[in-house]
Amino acid sequence: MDVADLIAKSRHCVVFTGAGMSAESGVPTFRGSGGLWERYRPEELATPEAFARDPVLVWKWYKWRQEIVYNARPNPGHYAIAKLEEAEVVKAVVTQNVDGLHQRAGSKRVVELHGSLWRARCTKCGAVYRLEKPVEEVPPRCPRCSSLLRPDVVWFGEPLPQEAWEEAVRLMAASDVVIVVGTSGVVYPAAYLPKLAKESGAAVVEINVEESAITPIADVFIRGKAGEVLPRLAE
Ligand code: BV8
Ligand code: ZN
Repeated sequence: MDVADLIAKSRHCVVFTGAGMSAESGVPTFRGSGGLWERYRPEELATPEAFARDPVLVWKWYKWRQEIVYNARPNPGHYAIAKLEEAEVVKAVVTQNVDGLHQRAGSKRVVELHGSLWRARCTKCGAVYRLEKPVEEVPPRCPRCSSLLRPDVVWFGEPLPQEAWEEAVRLMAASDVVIVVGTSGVVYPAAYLPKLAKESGAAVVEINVEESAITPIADVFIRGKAGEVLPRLAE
């Protein structure tokens, strides 16, 4: 049975995405060439310690990423996933990405495992603010208590949001097909989710331009770009 059939005939199809999903939107990935981390090591920036040590440097990096995403647009891969959700084939997208491009492409049920570039949280009073565009001042301060705001993303060493994690686990355990797109599969516990789906009997379809740590458990590996392969599967 070809993959498009497998997806069309699925009872509960879930899509799991990583930074490669947004590569064709011009958003650099983490570990690929020109990756976000190339200039910096993850330990330097995406950690609570880095933020405590140098909140301005960390916010400059996030502001730079917000500007890239603000000027980027969802690619045909994002739209294909939204179309499959519209057709009630895809039930939800579980994403490691913080760029919000799935939502901008029209996806309704998006589980953000690692938070969002478009929210900031007060380090003192916990207030969460929606950001419509890149932050102006760096570091931004809380309008309520004027303490330091932080990006509302999950840094290394921090736990994932409980609610998002539990919903992701439920979705994976209930799935009969999981489409894994654009992830190197090295960041845990997110990378565990395709394995959980597999153990629950799901067929794992992986779309990536190169093999990843998920490939060994993939039932089908489609070598290609998200923006080119997904639209074909959504026809
Ligand atoms: C936690 C938000 C504990 C911030 C991110 C040693 C071994 C195992 C684990 C660990 C370890 N040491 C530490 C850990 C735990 C650590 C971890 O997994 N580290 C890894 C690096 C080894 N995990 C954590 O710290 C997590 N928290 O464990 O907490 C705990 C528990 C309870 C109580 C207290 C503490 C938190 C992890 C979350 C970190 N935050 N992002 C931000 O974005 O700034 S992770 C970051 O990496 C992004 O979210 C990104 O999405 C994610 C994963 O990367 P990918 O999405 O896979 O992207 P990548 O660049 O790697 O790959 C891109 C892929 O796309 C490639 O395969 C490429 O081939 C492909 N591609 C490229 N172009 C295309 C394409 N595919 C298709 N089409 C294309 N066009
Ligand atoms: Zn505050």
